[in-house]
Amino acid sequence: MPRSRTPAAGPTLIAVLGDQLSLNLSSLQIADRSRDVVVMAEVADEASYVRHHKKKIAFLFSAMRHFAAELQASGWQVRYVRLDDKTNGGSLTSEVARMARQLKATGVVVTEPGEWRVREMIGTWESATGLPVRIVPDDRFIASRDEFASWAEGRKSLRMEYFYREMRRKTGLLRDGDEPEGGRWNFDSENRKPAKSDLFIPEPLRFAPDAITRDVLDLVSERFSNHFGDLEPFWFAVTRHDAEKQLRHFLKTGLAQFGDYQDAMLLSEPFLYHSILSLYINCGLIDPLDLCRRVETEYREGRAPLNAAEGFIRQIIGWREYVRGIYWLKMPAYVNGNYLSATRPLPDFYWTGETDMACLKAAIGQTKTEAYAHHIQRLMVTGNFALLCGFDPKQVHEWYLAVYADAYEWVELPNTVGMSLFADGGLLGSKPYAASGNYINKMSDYCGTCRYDVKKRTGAGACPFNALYWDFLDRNADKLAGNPRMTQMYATWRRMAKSDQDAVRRDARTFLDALTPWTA
Ligand code: FAD
Ligand code: DLZ
Ligand code: SF4
Repeated sequence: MPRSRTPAAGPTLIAVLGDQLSLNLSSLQIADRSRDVVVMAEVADEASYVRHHKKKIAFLFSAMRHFAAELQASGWQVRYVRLDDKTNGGSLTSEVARMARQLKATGVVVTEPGEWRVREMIGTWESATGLPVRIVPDDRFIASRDEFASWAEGRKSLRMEYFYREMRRKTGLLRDGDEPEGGRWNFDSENRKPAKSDLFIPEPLRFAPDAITRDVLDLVSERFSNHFGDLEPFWFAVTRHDAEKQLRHFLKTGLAQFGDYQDAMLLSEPFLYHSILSLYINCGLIDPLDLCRRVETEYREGRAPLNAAEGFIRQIIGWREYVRGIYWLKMPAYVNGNYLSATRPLPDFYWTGETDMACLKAAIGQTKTEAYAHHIQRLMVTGNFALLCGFDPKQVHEWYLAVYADAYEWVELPNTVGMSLFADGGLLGSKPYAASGNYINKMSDYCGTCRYDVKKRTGAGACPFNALYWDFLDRNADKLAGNPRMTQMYATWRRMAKSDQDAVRRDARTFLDALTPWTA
C-alpha cells in the first residue's frame, strides 16, 4: 500500500525526464525546494530502445547534466544518475525506485511524459516504489490534452487549419482585433519559392563543447558506437543560455526569409533559413509560446514580413500542438496504422546513406552528419520515397525516431505515420504527400547533380521517383482513386497509353526488387 505523507516525513522525489529541462516545469512548481529532491537519470533503456543518433544521445545527456547544475545553482537538491554509475539499474523505473529508497521518500511527483511508452512505465511506479505517484499535466503546451480532445469531439474531420485558428484566438497571436492579421489566417501559398545558392544564407551558431559535453562525448563514443550517425563535430547548444543565443540568431538572420524559402532544398545548404530550434524546444530549453511572441514582435516592428512570421508561428502553435493532440487522442492504436498495407522492409541505404539518388543521398547524408534535416527533406524526400515504395510504416517510424536530434514519439509518429505515409488513412492529411521527381527538381538543385534523369519517366537512367509515383497510384487505386483531391492524377494515369503504364509497372517492380533490405 502506498504510504501517505506525514508532516515530519522524508522528501518527495521529483522525477525530471530528459525532455523536461524547463525551470518552470509543472512538477517543480508544486515542489518545495527546501525539502524535496529532484532525480534525473541517464539510463540505458531510454538511450537504446531505438538506435538513436549518437548526437541525439550526446545532446540530451549533456543538456540534462547542465540542467541539473542549473537547478542546483538555484537551490534545488538534485540526485543525478550518470549512465556509467556502477549502481545504475538501467531504467527510469529502477532509478526512481532506488532513489526513493535511498532518500526515504514519501511520494513521487512527475510531469506527464511526452510518450505513451513512458506513461505506461510510470503506471508501474507505485508498485515499484510502494509510494503514491502524482502525475501532473505538462503545461508547456498551449492546448492541454483535454482541450484538444474537446476540440476533436464530434468533428468529422480533424484538419490542422481549424485547430490552428483556435490557437491563434487563444493566444492572441497575429490578431487584428477579431480578425487575423493581414486579413487571412494562412499565408502558405506565398511560401513556396525555390532557393538559389547565391542567396545569402545564414549558418546556425556552432557551440564548442565544454568539459561536461566532452565527458559525454567520450561516454557516447564508448557506449553507443554501434548507433547511427556521426558524433563529431558536435556543436549543438546544451544550455538554456546558448539555446537562447541560437534563437536570437535566427530572429536576426533567418526569420525574414523563413517563409519564402521554407520548402526549398539546396545541396550545399542543409539549414537554409530554418531555425534549428526544434531540439531545444522539445527538450524544454526554449519555451514555444515565448518564441512565437518574439517572432510576432519581429513582424510588428518591421523586421520580418507577415508571411514569414505567420508561417513560423503556424508551425509551432498549429502543427506542433496539433500533432501532440492527435498523438494522445489516438494512441496506442495509432502506431499500428497501415492504411495502405505497406510491408516492404526499409532498405539498407536509409542507415548507410549509400545510394546514387542525389536527393536521398543529400537528405540521409546530412541526417548522418547533423542529426538534422529540414521539414521538406523529411517529408518530400525520405518520406515521399518511403510512401511511394511502400515501406513498412513501423520501420519508417523507428528510423525517424532514431535519426533526428529533435525526435520524440509524440511529435515524430504523427508526422511519419500520418503526414508522410498516409498510414492513418487520412486523419492528418486529406491526401498523401506523394510526388514524382518533378517536385524535387522544382524545389531543389539536387537533380542537376544526379546520375538519373528527372525528365525521364521510364527506361534506362530514368529518375526512380517517376515510375514509382505512377506505380504507387496504380497499386493503391482501390484506396485512393475515390479521393476528390486525387481525381486529376488518376485521370492522367488513365489517359496514359497502355504500353506506358506497363513500362511504369515493370520499371517500378525492377527497382523495388533490387532494393537491399536492412538487416540490423
Ligand atoms: P523550422 O522549419 O525552423 O520550424 C520551426 C519550428 O516549428 C520547429 O522547430 C518545430 O518546433 C515546429 N515544427 C515545424 N513543423 C512541424 C511539424 N510538422 N510538426 C511539429 N512541429 C513542427 N519535428 C520534431 O520536432 N520532431 C520530430 O521527431 C519530427 N519528425 C518528423 C518526421 C517527419 C516524417 C516529418 C515530415 C516531419 C517531422 N518533424 C519533426 C517536423 C519538422 O520536420 C521539424 O520540426 C523541423 O524540421 C525541425 O527543424 P527546425 O527547428 O529548423 O524547424
Ligand atoms: C530520448 C532519451 C534518451 C536518449 N535518454 C534519456 C535518459 O537517459 N533519461 C531520460 O530521462 N530520458 C531520456 N530520453 C527521453 C525519453 O526517452 C522520453 O522521450 C521522455 O522521457 C518522454 O517524456
Ligand atoms: Fe532525386 Fe530523381 Fe532528382 Fe535524382 S533525378 S535527385 S533521384 S528526384
